[in-house]
Amino acid sequence: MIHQQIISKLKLEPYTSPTGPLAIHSPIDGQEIARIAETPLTDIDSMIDRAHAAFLAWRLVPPPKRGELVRLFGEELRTHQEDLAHLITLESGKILVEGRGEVQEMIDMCDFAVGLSRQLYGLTISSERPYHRMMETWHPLGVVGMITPFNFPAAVWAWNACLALICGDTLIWKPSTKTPLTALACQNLLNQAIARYEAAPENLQQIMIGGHQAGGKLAESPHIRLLSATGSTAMGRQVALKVAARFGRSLLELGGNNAMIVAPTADLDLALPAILFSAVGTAGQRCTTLRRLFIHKSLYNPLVQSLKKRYHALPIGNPFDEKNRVGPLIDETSYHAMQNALRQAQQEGGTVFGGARILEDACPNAYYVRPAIVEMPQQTPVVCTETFAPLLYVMKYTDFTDAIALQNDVAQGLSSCLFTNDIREAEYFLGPAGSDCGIANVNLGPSGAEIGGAFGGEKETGGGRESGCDAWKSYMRRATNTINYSDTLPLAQGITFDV
Ligand code: UN1
Repeated sequence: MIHQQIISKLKLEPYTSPTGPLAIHSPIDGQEIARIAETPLTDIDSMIDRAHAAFLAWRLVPPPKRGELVRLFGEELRTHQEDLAHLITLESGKILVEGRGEVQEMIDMCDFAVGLSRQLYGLTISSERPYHRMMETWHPLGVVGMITPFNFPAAVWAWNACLALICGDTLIWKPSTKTPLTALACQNLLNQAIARYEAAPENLQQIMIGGHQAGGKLAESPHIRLLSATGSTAMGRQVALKVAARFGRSLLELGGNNAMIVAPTADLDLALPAILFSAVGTAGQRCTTLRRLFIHKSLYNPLVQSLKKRYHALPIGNPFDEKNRVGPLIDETSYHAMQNALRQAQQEGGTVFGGARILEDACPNAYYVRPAIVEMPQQTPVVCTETFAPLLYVMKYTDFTDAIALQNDVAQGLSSCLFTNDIREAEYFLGPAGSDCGIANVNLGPSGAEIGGAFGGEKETGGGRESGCDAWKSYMRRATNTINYSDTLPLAQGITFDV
């Protein structure tokens, strides 16, 4: 049994019990792979207290030394890349090359954070007063809570955790209840790094297994100085309101409704594979998945025909089988959401190609679908809604600026891209009147970002930025310091105050 081997290689047995209340099913065949315990809600306050106590010690460890722990963790990931990738595939259903890619993203994040641990730079600022010096210093923030989604069950955590750890924070991680084993495996690997490291306090990171009530506890606790939440806009809204009510900090990376514009000069040899990877990769379950395709009328018919041909031939099935490119949807709810969206799209004038459930006889408890292309006469309400499934809405455009306006005319603002060889169009798209998204690409798709760039988006995507070169600032607090080394006390703004 492949799942038993993976569970034992990653030392997950101690977390599992045949009577555990939370059953974990693999989306590959719907089989139960383990049962685990949930964190009692009554334990959460003491968990937060322990994290805070750990913070009081960890904040005093010099940042490059904290970086050493992340370096050791990166070594563990390198050693266990294949096992962890298998677990990610087993639990999330993404194809194995993508599981490996996800672990690679974590390794990249470790390397990046280790370098940053020597670069937590503050400014020196000119003072208007003689013999004064001003500067900024960055200090560890406190306990960071992380709520992460099923679709990137490990990498999203690594974006946050690697930075938070070098910044001197301690962590409480609430993974998706659909993929907690991956989180527990990451915790084991982190523990192995901690065992080889001399300066870590206990409880540097704790895992909390639970649903929205557990997440609510993190949102309400004043000790959680930053709550980083990645997932749906609905979840983010609940979390953000609670955190804002106590003037806490949240870092939100929420829904996307990502678009591609294919302009008349586009190189279709690039556009076609980019559409395929970004629309059907991860079975359409990335926050960066391509969901809206605007094609110039001069290319519309040939491009849609080629796409349909490719969609028809897509190898779909068990994600461990390396010939497949599309695995299952995460669960039945997700399947119904896709079917509902397809029905709504038809009611709104769309023509559907694909979208049906397949492999039902072989896998009655798993939800494999043929990715769908839906030709829409215009951008109707269903097109403006994110459905987390391989469902691509295709629309025709005539005028370039109209296409940009349509692209921007949705509530979400995560990722976007343009295929063109016209430099004016490319620059316009990247300029202030162009894409309003956090990610805007030219001649590549909207998904598959590198960790070096800030990742996140505007509007209902939540405004947060994870990974990227200055994201570390979200995990620290900033102090402005003014030092007077004169023998007088001049006041700023030229004020005299003689008493
Ligand atoms: C997500 O889907 O939540 O840019 C993250 C990408 C990946 C991360 C996706 N590097 O598609």
